[in-house]
Amino acid sequence: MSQSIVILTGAGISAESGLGTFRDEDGLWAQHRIEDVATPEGFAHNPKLVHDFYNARRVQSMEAEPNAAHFALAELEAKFPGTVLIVTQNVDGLHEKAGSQNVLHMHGTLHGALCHACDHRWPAPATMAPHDPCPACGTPATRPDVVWFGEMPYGMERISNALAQADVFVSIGTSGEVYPAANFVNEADMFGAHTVELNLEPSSGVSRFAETHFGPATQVVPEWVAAELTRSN
Ligand code: BJW
Repeated sequence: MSQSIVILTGAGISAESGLGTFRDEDGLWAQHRIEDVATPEGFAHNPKLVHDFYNARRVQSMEAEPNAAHFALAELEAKFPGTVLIVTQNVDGLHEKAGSQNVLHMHGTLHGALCHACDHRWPAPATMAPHDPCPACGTPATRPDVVWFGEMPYGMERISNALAQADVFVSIGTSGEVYPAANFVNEADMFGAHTVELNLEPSSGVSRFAETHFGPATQVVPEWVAAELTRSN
């Protein structure tokens, strides 16, 4: 019986809630240059463009509702006799909206603001602008509290410890193109976890998973959760 499950989620789990993925044909990176909107250099060059990009996504995510896959993971956390940790690359907040509690936002959150002068964090207003002053130090240096390319993702020590303890590692709706998340399957495997991929299509790391199920998240995630809860009880 498994005691500890670590679940990595990516944009694919929120696709059926109406939120765009990044690298699919009609994804966000087909409409915006990564260098312009998801790097510290892009933000320094044109903060208004970057704020506009995240303001639009913040509104979309506030309007979005969790889908059957988010709810299935919340049910797993509530009913599984061991621990369930969701490590999400998503910034949309839909896991919490579905009722999950043990969620680590390794790429930050659309619902947070960060002062890059003093590192103060506070809840983001619906719309942010380049000259908004930080409520703590007053500097007009506020940015979305998300992790861009070249920045260190959040919670890496906690994630490494969880992967080392995991009996099962599940990757859901992520392309496996972005590190360090793309390497979690190797870390978990090295420490002896059973590794599972649930995705619409095989990710670039598919050969590293012991078990795979392909289909829309709203189908394959509830099926896998039901099977896992049957196994554990
Ligand atoms: C469905 C579905 C449905 C669709 N149902 N599934 C060279 C080699 C290796 C690494 C590097 C390198 N050069 C640079 C790097 C490092 C760099 C990196 O990885 N670059 C790569 C591009 C090569 N990484 C970084 O810079 C990271 N930091 C870092 O490495 O720090 C140093 C460090 C050192 C040592 C240890 C630890 C760290 C930071 C990365 C930050 C990424 N930020 C973004 C933006 C966040 C804010 C925002 O949301 O705007 O994060 S980029 C974007 O990609 C976002 C996502 O979280 C991330 C991953 O995307 P995801 O979720 O996988 O989405 P997609 O679109 O790629 O895939 C969707 C999937 O869903 C697909 O598989 C579909 O099939 C599936 N799907 N519909 C189920 N209905």
